[in-house]
This record gives sequence, C-alpha cells and structure tokens, in this order.
Amino acid sequence: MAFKDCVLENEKKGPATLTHNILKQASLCSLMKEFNFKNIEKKWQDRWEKDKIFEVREEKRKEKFYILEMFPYPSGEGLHMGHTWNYVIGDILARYKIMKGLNVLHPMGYDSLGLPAENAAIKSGTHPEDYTKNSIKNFIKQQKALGLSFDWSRVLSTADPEYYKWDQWIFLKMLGKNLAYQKESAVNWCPKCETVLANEQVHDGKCWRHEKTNVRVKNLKQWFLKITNYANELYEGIDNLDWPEKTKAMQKNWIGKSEGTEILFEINKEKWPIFTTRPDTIFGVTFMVISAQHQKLKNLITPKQKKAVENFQNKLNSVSERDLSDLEKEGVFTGSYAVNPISSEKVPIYAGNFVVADYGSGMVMAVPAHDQRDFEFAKKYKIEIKPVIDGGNDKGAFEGNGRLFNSGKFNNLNSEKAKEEITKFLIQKKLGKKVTNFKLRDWGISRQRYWGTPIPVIHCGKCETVPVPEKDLPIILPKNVKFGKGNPLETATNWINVKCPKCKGNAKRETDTMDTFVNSSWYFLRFTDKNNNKEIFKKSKANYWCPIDAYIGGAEHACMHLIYSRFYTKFLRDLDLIDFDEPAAGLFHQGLIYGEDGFKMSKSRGNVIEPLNILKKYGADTLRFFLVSAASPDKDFDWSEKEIGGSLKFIKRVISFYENNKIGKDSELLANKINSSVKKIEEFYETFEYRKATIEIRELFEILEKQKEASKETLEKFLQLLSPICPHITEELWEKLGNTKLITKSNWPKSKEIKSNKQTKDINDSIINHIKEVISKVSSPFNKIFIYIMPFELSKINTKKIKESFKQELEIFAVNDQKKYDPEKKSKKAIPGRPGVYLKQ
Ligand code: ANZ
Ligand code: ZN
Ligand code: ZN
Repeated sequence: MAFKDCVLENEKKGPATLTHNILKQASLCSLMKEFNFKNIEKKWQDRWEKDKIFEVREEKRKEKFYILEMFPYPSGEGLHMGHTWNYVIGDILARYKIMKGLNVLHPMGYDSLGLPAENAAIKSGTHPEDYTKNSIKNFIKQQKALGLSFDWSRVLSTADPEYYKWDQWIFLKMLGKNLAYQKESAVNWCPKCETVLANEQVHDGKCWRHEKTNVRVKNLKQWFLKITNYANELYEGIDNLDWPEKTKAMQKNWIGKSEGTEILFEINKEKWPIFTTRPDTIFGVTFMVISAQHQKLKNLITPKQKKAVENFQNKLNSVSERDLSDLEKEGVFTGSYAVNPISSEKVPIYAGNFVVADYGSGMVMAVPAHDQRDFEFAKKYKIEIKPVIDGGNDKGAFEGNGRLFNSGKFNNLNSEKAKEEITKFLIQKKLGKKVTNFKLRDWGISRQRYWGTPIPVIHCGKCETVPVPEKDLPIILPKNVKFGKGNPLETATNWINVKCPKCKGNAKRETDTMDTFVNSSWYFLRFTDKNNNKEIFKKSKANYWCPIDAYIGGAEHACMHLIYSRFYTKFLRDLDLIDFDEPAAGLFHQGLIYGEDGFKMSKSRGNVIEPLNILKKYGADTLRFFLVSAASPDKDFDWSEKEIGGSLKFIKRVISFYENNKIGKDSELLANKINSSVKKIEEFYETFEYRKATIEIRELFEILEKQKEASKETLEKFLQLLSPICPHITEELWEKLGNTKLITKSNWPKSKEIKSNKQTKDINDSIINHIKEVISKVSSPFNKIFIYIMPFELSKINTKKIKESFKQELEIFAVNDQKKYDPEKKSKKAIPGRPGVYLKQ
C-alpha cells in the first residue's frame, strides 16, 4: 500500500555505513560455494511453479485459509526490507497451513495507481504506466527469488483497466444509492503536490509527504463517499474483531461515537440545537461559541460587530479539524445572545476558532468551570466562570463528575443522575433530546491528479452530472497527457470532450480521479475471482474464501485503509454481493525495521539494506531464517549483518549434518525431543511466535547433531518443522532422503504424548558440559563463573545441580536480563544448551 512508501522526495542517498569484516566475509563465501544455494533455490522455485502447487480452487470439503499481506505500492526501487519481512511472515504461516492440510489462498497484487508513481515518472521522464509496469516486473522477480508461496495466477494490478473498471462500477452503485455525492468544501491543498489532501494526510498542518510544506485551504467541488452512513455499524463491529487491541482502540477513536443531549437554546426568537455530553453542567453556561466557519454565523452578527467578526475570520488559518485541540483558543463577540432553556439566563455568543463547523451543531454551550477549552477562552476574554459541580479549584476547569450545586432543583444530584434528570426534563418540555454524534466525516475521494481511477461521470450543461452508463466502463485513462502544473488530465482534450449520455449534446468528462485508498478497499475480494471479466467477482467464490483469516501489514494502516475496507465490505454486502460484513477476521501488524545505526531504515538516513543484495550474498533461506530468528514479528527489528552470518552457519550445519547422517534408531532423548518440538513449533507457527520456533528448532538440532544415528522419520520431521521458514534447502534434503513428493505438500507431522523428564536433565548436562569445555580452554585462574542462558531455559534448568558441579561460585543470568553482570558481553554468545560464560578473576 502506498502509505509508507511515499517518501519520494528528500532522498539523499547517503553512503551505506556498514563495516564489513573482510576475513569473515571470505570464509562465508566459501561456505556458500559448497552448498550452492542459488541453484538449489532456483530448482525448487521452478518446480513449485511448474507443479502449480500454490494455485488453489474452492474445495467444499476442505477447510480454507485466506492469508494476505497488504499489497505493496510498486516503486522503482524494488522491495525494501519492510516488504520482505511482511511477506516472509505471511509465507511461513501459509506454508505451515498448507502442510496442515488447509486449502490456502495466498495471493499478491500491486497497489499501482497513485501520486508517487506520477511523481517518480515526472522525475525520471517516463510515463507512469511504463514506470509502473517495470516496477511490477521487478517486484515479481524479487518476490519469486524469496520463494514466496503466492498463487501467481491471481496476480493483479490496480492500474489495470480490468481492475479499476470495478472501482468505477462500485462508484456508480454508490452514486445510485446517494452514497457518492459532490459538495463544495474547504479542502486541504498542498501547493507542492498540487492536490487535495484528506484530513488524514495533514499532519500538524503540514503535508504528509512534504513535511515542511504548510497546507492551505481552498474551496473546491469534491466527490465524497458517504461512509458516515455506516458510522454506527463500523463502530459497533469493532468489538467483535479479533484484531490487536491498539488498532481497535484507534478505530474507535477515529469513528468517535459520542452520546449526549441536544438542547434547544433560543437565539433571536429561533431555536438552535446545541450538542453536549454534559447536560449536568447547564447551570454553569456563561457564554456560547459558534464556529467561525458556520454557515449561519452571518445571521447572528449585529451591525456593530460586523467588522470585528470579519477581521477575525480573515485572520483564521484554516487547519485540519483534528488539530484544533492544540490551538490557542480565540474568538470575537457576535453581538447576539442565547437564552438558557432551563435557567432562562441570557449569555453572549462568540465566534470562535476551536469549534468544529460540522460536528454536532457547530455551536457549543460553554461551561468554563468544567471544560478546559472554555476555561481558557473565558480567562482570555474575562467572562464569568461559574462552578456548578463540586470538586474543583480555581486553577483550571474541573472536568470530572460530582455533586451539583448552583443548579436549582437539580442541586445535590450527582452528575450521572443529573444528566438523566435534566435530559428527561428537557424532553418533557420539548426542549431537547438524546442524540449520538460521530467524529467520522464523509470520505473525500477527489484527487486532481492523473494516475488514478477516473471518476465515471460526465458533466453536461443541460443535464448536469450524468453517470457514465455501465456498458461504457471502464473509462480508461488517456495515455497522452502533459505533466507539469495542475491536473494533467485537463490537457487530454480529446478524452475530455464527449457527448452527454442523456441528451447527446456536448459535454465534458470529470477530470478528478479517485484516491488510491479506493483501489485498496476491496482488492482482497477481487483476488477470489481475479480473472472474471463479466462481474466484479462470483459471490460463491468470495463467500468461500472470505473473510481474510490472517491479514498482515503495518500498524500505520490502522485507520484509513482498515476503515475504508470495512466500509466497502459493508456496502458490497448491502448490494447482496457477499454474505459477510468484515474484510478480515484476523489482523497482524509486523514491527518496524531499524538499520545498523539504530534508526528506522529509510532512504533519507542512508541506512537501507537492500534485500536483493542480501539474497545474492546469503540466499533466501538464510535471509528468511534470519528475519524471524532475530525478532518476534510484531516487535521492532534491528538489522545486523553480523548476525545473519549466524543464520547462514546454522543452515550450513543442517546441510552438512544431513549429508553425513546415519539412518538408524532414535535414542529415547531424541524421540522425546522431536515429539515435544512438533507440538511447540506448531503452536509457535499458529501464533506468529516464529522467533520461538527458531529457538526450538535450534535446540532440537543441537540434540539431533550429537546423535550417532536417527530414524528416517525423525530426520524427515525435523525438515518439515524447518520447511515453512527455509523451504528450499528442506526440499533439497527431503529429496536426498529419498522422497519424490514435495515437502511443501507433505503432511505436518503428528506429535505423540511425551513421558519422562529426561529433557530437563539433558539441558542441565548440556549446560554443565559446555561450561566445563570453556573452562578447559583457559589457563588463567578465576574465582567466579557467570553464565548467560536463554530466557526460556530459566524455567527448565536445575540451578542447584549446575552450581554444585563447580567448586567456584556460579551465578546464572538470562541473556535479556537488564541487570546482569556481563562486562565482556558474553551473553551475546549464548545459544540454547550452550550458555555464554564469563570467568572472573
Ligand atoms: C458543554 C460541556 C460542559 C461540554 C463541560 C463538555 C464539558 P465529544 O465527546 O467529543 O463528542 N462540542 C460540541 N460540539 C462541538 C463542536 N462542533 N466543536 C467542538 N466542540 C464541540 O465532545 C462533546 C462536547 O464537545 C460537548 O459537550 C461540547 O462541550 C463540545 F463541562 O458541552 B460540552
Ligand atoms: Zn505535499
Ligand atoms: Zn445532457
């Protein structure tokens, strides 16, 4: 998706600051020559593709599993490490689920329309279409080199008219149901992008792409999608989602459901509804504030105040409404007064900068004693502050609940009760009612840009706005346009001038294109029936595969994409195209990747590691193993070239072990271990705890490696456990064991119940032996032994036994213990069963 990839500007290409240990590199190179990962990887990638093993169809009798990584925005630079991590996380789960016997849909596509391609194309002098096609080709090549289990028969690109035709089709359906409409509205305009920005794209008054550019406000006729019609359903549905709690909270906050009371205040003999969540404070109202942008503000301005209000309005810097809370509160008296319906007091009305014009009724009853914004305003303009809820002091507003006073017949009620009673009283007198408000605004989708889905509408002088007839879809972007200032589509005169579908007179095409978030709002549905050229998708196919079981992508999509796609799903359900109402049952956010300098990997920092270079140097299996062994997928990841060498070494050890192993009988220890490993690793794969899986795999391998012989079954099982992470070498070794069918399609091993506590004993022995080995190699005397073990080993070891095995004092730390004593950083050397050891004089 385009969100995180938009940093096209400011790309100062700094030198990569990697320090290579030349000698170490040389020895790694010779290892790789021996095992020739390039040939092995190519061999199996070709085989998977030839056998079409990842191409799937609906199979009624099989349990399905739909796994999807958020599709990328294909930039010319190719995959970055964040992409790679994202796909590897998904791929491991997909491969594991395939082995578990599920019918796994794992598709890939490209979110290829949008501003970044247009900008990059302008910069490099190529057409966005060519730029995009090239980028996609490059992406596919790199994704294939990673050994990802995608069903390539379903690959889609949103820039393909066969795809965006259905964007246009959905738009027409929305138009038909009055869910798409045009309105003149103040929009955020980035002078650098020369386009309208959504509120979400304005960060602290600046453009999301141009962090230094102030967003201006412009009035333009814009297309909107009425997502607010679904506000309540979107809000209430959140509780049922098995999504990260943080994301759910962000969505709730974004949609912002607010229940309160609407109270009618009389102004100039007219009743004005005022929204409040605190009717219990009504006796504390000392003024009113109306939004300076309010449509009806002019009705309230008295001739005497006209100049002052106009001056104030002109001075206002329009800012995205969500930034209002940070503003200094300012305003000006309008000259009018409002009458409090309960106390009958007359209070002045101000026009202010902190009231949102299109929230509630755009005017607030201000209670400075109990609302901090009102408090600051009252202090500034010396307006009376009148407390009515017990509990405050003079330092600021007391916003909590409490006992009422100064409130007539409602005195002594507590806030909760008073809210009810006052609302009841107002309802009886027909002076108020209960209402629910949402912060969510309709979704402005108009972009004055070329590289987007054309909005299928024709403007006719006589018939006004006319939808393009369905049979004329898709409206294809004209290829020949001039790039420069403004909207390039306006230069395509042949394309713009058309006949009106209604009156056949001369008319013009709409030149706004759609926000790219439109394209990504329903792509997961198209994957279920990508090659359908008659309908958007077959209902039975979408119903079979959806909702997505595991949706994997960055947490930065918590609001926009993940709310828009929920809205689209609900709308398509209402068209009776699908029988479910949420796009994704499960959602997983991967962490961020940090470079070796400790900063987030980014072009502008010059600390980017290209996956392609790593692939060339170490191979896909090593990269995959490294990516999941260094950090848990939901945590942030610190890149370290040194540690990738460790992963390579491990893989090399596995290969050489399988080249020299003896098939025979399992020892009891090994039989028990493989059994418990199967169980654990299964759980780790199910829950994205891949790091733990690699630790368990290494632990198991430590034991396997020490055996004189092992059963073929056990040797196979080990490869199967490793296969989701390292699919290529495991195929190769699996074949070497005499198997003719693919390991990728083999059945996940079953675990038997384990007996004995042999395992514990073995860990202790292994730790003790390792310490003795280290001691045997040093000649200088020491008095104390410090050892550093894996955190999960802490609960498994017998501390007493280990300590008693040495005459010196011995202290045990977990490697991640913040307070450990470790002057020589020996904890970094620890692996399961072989602790880091520091011997102190
Ligand atoms: C009186 C009052 C007294 C309020 C008090 C709060 C505390 P949420 O929860 O966000 O919905 N409000 C109403 N319309 C507004 C608008 N268009 N722009 C800015 N603020 C607006 O907040 C609802 C509260 O925000 C309302 O309750 C109103 O202030 C204010 F001690 O009314 B209250
Ligand atoms: Zn911009
Ligand atoms: Zn017409």
